Amino acid sequence: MIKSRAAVAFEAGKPLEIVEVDVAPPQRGEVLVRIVASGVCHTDAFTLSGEDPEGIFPAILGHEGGGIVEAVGEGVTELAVGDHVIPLYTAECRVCKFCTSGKTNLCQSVRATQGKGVMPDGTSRFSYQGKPIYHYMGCSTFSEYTVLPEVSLAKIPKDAPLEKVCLLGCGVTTGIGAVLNTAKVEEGATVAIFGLGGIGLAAIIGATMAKASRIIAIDINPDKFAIAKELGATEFVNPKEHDKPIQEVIVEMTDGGVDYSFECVGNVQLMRAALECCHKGWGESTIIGVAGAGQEISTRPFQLVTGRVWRGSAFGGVKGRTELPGYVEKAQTGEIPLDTFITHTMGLEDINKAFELMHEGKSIRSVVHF
Ligand code: NAD
Ligand code: DAO
Ligand code: ZN
Repeated sequence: MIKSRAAVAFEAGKPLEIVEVDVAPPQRGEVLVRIVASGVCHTDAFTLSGEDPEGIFPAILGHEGGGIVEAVGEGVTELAVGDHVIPLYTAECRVCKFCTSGKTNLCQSVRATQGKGVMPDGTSRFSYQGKPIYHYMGCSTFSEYTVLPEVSLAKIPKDAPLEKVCLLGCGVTTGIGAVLNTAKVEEGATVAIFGLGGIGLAAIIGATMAKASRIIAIDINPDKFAIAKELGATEFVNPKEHDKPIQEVIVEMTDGGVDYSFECVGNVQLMRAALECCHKGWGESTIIGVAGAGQEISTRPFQLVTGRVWRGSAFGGVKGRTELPGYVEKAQTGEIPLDTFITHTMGLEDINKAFELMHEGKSIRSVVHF
């Protein structure tokens, strides 16, 4: 057992508490990681709020981290002490039916136990005062030390700054990947992006990389437009400034609708608008946002009959162990400008401030340093 400072979510709807937890050694196929930094994502807030149907408490949240391998369990073959890694909430085992399908990044090798907040052997490596604390999304990066299966870690070059490339563990990769891997936006296409948080802004970078001809950025918080512009958005729409449904506004702006749209908020009405602002015959809408428990999407089926396509994307369709090193390289060359996303940094003791800033719409990403 080692001691680790961690921000623990003891109960839904309550601030995280900084305590010293016990971390058990990595078991077969597992790796102990010292977390150097972790981003705070909207999904952490969603789970903390109690809205997440998979949310289990007490737990150590956090899934956007960067760290260094501290110890490896038996049977670990591709990682060694000192390697730099990014935890993956979407594992990549390379042997399951999903990994070998060539059709999805949704590896299922550790999915069942990960969803229950435990390691593949059905137990937790974290405890506090002798009682188990659950893992979160298989990552639990709000702890100085965490344990993950080897298949849930992407090895990255040692010269990449962990306090920045941690953002590639979720938000930035998700937005870029949704555009490049899921929608496969092509040069010259028109794109509408709903929601300009970390995910939507990253989708703008993806659309810029794809050489989209028009990138329409939509948000009810106009403070987000300046960064969107910096990243390549060409037009800006605030739904609050229009009387008619936002899909009608976009359709009028684009002679019938956009080629691709992305919902980056988690609002089911906006998901409908994002689909319906797509061009008849070929427009495709990708849902990235995660809606609250029990919510449902709807549209008239005729929207699909007349050629629009509705799809969804998890972690941008990215296979983490294989593809993340390429994303890290693009961050190193500046093609993925991570600094633009980091609006706040803080020590673990101030992590609740990161949640406040997010709720107030004042941050893109806060990065917690350990
Ligand atoms: P965020 O809270 O930082 O950003 C959301 C943005 O949406 C804000 O700028 C807000 O002003 C804007 N917004 C809110 N309501 C709006 C409306 N009605 N119209 C237009 N804009 C509106 O969140 P984030 O970290 O960027 O995450 C966005 C969503 O993506 C969340 O639901 C999160 O859970 C989800 N997510 C999905 C994946 C995935 O793999 N699919 C990965 C990470 C996050
Ligand atoms: O394989 O069944 C599965 C689920 C994989 C997890 C996908 C999660 C994507 C959305 C959650 C937001 C992540 C921050
Ligand atoms: Zn797999």
